[in-house]
Amino acid sequence: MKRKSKLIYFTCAIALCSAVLAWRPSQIDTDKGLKDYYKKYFPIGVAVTPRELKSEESNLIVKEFSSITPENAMKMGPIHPEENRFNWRDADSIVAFAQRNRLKMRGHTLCWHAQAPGWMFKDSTGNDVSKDVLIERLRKHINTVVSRYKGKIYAWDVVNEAIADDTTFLRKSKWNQITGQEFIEKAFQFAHEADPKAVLFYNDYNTEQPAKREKIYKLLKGLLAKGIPVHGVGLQAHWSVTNPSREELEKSIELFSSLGLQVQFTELDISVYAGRQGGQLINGERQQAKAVFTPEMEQQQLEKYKMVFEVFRKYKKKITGVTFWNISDRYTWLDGRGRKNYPLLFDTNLKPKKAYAEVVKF
Ligand code: 9MR
Repeated sequence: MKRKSKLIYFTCAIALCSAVLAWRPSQIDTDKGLKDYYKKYFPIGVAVTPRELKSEESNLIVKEFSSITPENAMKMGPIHPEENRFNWRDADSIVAFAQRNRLKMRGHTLCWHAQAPGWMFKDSTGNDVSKDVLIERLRKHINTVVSRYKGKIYAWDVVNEAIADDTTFLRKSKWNQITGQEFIEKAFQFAHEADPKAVLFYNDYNTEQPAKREKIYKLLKGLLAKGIPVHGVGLQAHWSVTNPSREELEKSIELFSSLGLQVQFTELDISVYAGRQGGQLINGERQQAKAVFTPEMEQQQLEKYKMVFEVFRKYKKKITGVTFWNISDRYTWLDGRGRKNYPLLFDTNLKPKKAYAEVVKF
């Protein structure tokens, strides 16, 4: 290489390196939110609590997101604590917030083994109810909740996490024990009857793990073959810095969309601890051991966020929504797993992290 061209080469290389190193969240276009960057792709949502909608988080929600999901307020236990009593306060306040701020709203969730009220499965003597009684209770529950929010909730997670993590097919839940697979089919039918326009999802976690992915695929294929009104699959996306790989993620999107179903990522977060985190609390403990967000964690996490959003954009024709599970590292359900976690795009001061810059840089 001649001296002059060498000089040009090195000058360009240095300029490129400094441009990369100089990229900092402070350079993000502060007028734009995630929802604006992704306007031509899919809505960007977030799971919320009623308290957050009344605090400083509310401005961040409106600026950054175009969709919300209630983190707990619409689950069967909280919303239907006794057979003849519904607790609408929290759910109503979230729906009103969505309406006021013109946000799309996903409903979560109509039928789940966790946070299901004990009364649902028992008769007045404390024995398990029959299949017919349980199905009728499920019908009443779904009909009442879906009808109340008809036209205000565009999509529902109808059945949540019905597939087992072990080698069996369906999870051993009270629903399964009393009705077999029927509760799944009926739940979708009841939701569709109550709101024929709502987009109905089956929602689950560890959907990039080959064995579980196959089982979910089999379940959905069977439901569609029977004419059950299921319109989409919710891939929860409780991921970590080491999981999933690009390959497994792409396989899942391709496999599920091959059924003609919409694909949504419904509960995205990226744990800073290695491994497959799954979507459930291990034992419901609520200790918050201190742990710091190290530069290594920051780097690994931003690389994972960069990769998954590259994949989301690549498959924008198949993906109709991406929702984060919680707003910022100030509060995340993962803190309940024994140590502080930092899985989201906003830090504990509600400021965008470096990973945010990677997500909006394209
Ligand atoms: O984030 C929710 C947490 O506040 C609740 O304590 C927990 C109860 O099991 O549920 C969490 O949300 C779950 C969601 O509803 C379904 N997928 C897994 C989520 C994380 O556990």
